[in-house]
Amino acid sequence: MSDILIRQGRIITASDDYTADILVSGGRIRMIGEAIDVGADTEIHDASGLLVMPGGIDVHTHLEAAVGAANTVDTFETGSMAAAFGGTTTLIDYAKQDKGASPIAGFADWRQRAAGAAIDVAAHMIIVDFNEQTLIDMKSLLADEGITSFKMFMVRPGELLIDDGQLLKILRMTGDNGALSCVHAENGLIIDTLVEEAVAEGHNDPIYHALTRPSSTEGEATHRAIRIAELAEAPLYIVHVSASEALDNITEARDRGVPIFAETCPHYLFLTEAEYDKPGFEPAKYVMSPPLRAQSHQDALWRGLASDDLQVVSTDHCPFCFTEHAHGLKYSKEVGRDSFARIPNGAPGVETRMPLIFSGGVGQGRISLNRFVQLTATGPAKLFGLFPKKGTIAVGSDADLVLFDGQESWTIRAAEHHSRVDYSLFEGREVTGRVKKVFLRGELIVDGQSWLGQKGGGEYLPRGASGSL
Ligand code: DUC
Ligand code: ZN
Ligand code: ZN
Repeated sequence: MSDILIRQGRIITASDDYTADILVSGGRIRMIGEAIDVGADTEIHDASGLLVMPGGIDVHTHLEAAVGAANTVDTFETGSMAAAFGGTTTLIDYAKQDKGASPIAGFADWRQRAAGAAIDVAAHMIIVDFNEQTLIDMKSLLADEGITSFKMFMVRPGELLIDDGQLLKILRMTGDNGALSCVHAENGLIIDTLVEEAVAEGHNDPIYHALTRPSSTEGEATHRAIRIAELAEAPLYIVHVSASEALDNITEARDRGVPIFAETCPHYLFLTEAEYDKPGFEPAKYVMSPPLRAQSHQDALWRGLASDDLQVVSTDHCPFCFTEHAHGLKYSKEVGRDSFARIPNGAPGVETRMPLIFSGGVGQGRISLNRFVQLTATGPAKLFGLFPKKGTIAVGSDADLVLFDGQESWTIRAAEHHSRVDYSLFEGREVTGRVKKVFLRGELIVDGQSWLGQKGGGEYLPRGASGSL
């Protein structure tokens, strides 16, 4: 691999903003300087007029994953390629324990599938079956595989739910061992009761997915999870926050100095529950958990990003096609055509996170350029044990770099995406800010609309301690 010089880009990190040259050698950043002299064998990329930012880190994806009766449609190859075109060079994807099985087996299975990734990948482990052996196996994953974060669901009793007592024990273990517990915080027992009632009353339409998951159920579960984490004296990370009641609880705890961290996702920042009023089965595209909320929640989330009550923007990329024609029934929302209760929960987004947040965040004056980098790369890297290898532009860090045109306007179209999914939540939306080139450890993998990366070109990332910023 020849050395690379990225010349005269405007370098943006979570704290800096200056114009300089970056010399890359052996996949890492070797030197940053005003005007670096190089030999004729160095490959030069002119970045004048462009922003140079650390490759994005998306800490919430579900690739090649079984979710209930359906499977997500992106493989590690296609999902990681889509991520790269969106300026993301690292994914932390969800591996999952199966009922009655060890999480160690779940990781082995994930690792095989993840071998196809074209960008770097790490894993969180979803725990769904808890006993004393589970805790021992989690410690093995921590020590042997560098899995330093675990996700627990407070929903879907009998299938996914970890009860409050189990959550307490897991939090104690993660807190004592430099790991971070992540929770899906909604009250599953209340939601299941509301779903049962709606089904009994003959309601089938997708809008009932949202009507049976009111924001108060997210607020309540978030409050409970925070109190359990306080009891365990452990840091806690709340995934996919959508509701202002949840954010209020996070803010209140953080103001008291409790180490609570949280993410939100682009769909909660740009879309509202109005999408569920669309005709026919169309609203199924927006069936994800938690569901889209009213405008007031969206406003609160933007405030939370600016005030650091939310520290990460991830995508929860959990893609199912809208129609079964694209890749088959098993990969589509059509599984739930007859009842909202069976529509696979999840939506795509891995390819549009960076341009959307740049456009709606920096472009609309809601967050600064530095905050953009903090939310999409540096914060995720620090919280999840990847910093400073990932998440910044510094001497010694991996040369995961995005050359980004902050002025170019373009329109989001699913037909132009690289994901296998057949729709975008943001179809037809004009955004300003476009990825021009992406380097993964010094390799040019995206050049305009050209794909230069390769299946299996990503590396598995064992992680260090998680749970502090
Ligand atoms: N939670 C997720 O984080 N992703 C998809 C579905 C869900 O319930
Ligand atoms: Zn979840
Ligand atoms: Zn998810």
